Amino acid sequence: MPKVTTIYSNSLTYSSGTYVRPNGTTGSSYYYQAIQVVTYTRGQYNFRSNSSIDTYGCFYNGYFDPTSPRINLVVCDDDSGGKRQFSINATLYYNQLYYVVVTTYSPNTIGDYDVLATGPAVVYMTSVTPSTTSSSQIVSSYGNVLNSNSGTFVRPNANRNDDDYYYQAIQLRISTGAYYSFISISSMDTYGCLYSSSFDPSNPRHNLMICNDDDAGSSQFLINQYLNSYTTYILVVTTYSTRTLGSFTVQATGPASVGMTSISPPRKCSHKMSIFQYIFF
Ligand SMILES: [Ca+2]
Ligand SMILES: [Ca+2]
Repeated sequence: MPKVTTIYSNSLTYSSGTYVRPNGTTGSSYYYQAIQVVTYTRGQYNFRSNSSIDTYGCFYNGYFDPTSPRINLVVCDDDSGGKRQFSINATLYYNQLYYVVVTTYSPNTIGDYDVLATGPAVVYMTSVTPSTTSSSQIVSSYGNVLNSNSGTFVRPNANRNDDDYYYQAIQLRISTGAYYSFISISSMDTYGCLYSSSFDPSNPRHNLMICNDDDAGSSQFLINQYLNSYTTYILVVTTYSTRTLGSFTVQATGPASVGMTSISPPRKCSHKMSIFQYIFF
């Protein structure tokens, strides 16, 4: 298939937005531009910069928030394109929203740049002010606790073969196929794993899609994933260390609300009782 290259040109100036880029120096200020990316042909695309300045690029699924630049982040790159230019490969889906954020390796740097998008079709690129990018995002919250009645298992990537990790398995209801991000909020050092179809605590590698430990900061997990409406997904909330008890909240962010229901541990008796009550009272 012939490759199509779309070129987007702009400049980082003293009036561009600033933020602390991922892997940047805390307290420093980096100019950036957030470029909204849409294509109508699914496939593998490459985004690389062409500039006299040392660029730094980051790619996002869904919205980009400069005050939380780790949310929805897929990957950043500094110099893979040669000559201090970033080069990022990404799979784009039909009519989904992505962002390429152009910033610089060093703080307080301005200059002209091009972004070259190469893939099976034209890529539509538009510079946006980030305050408008999060307005259509919906945050769904779910709270629960890990207590001594919670199920235990050997979590994926456990340091030891120890089945003393408490967990809650949460079934997700997705009405709109899109990228969603899931973060935990807890005083515990949480650990999150996402499964498709089903979750079996005695076989925790089966149907496993992805796990994350700390990417949301403060020892909280962050999972960004494309989810469709016809697959059953289960988010398992557990902890980095064994025998850890406490409360947690899961926040799901995406273009539609996410239904979250605990499915663990299965308590068939109480479930039957609730059906009984529903019918007869
Ligand atoms: Ca660079
Ligand atoms: Ca963690």
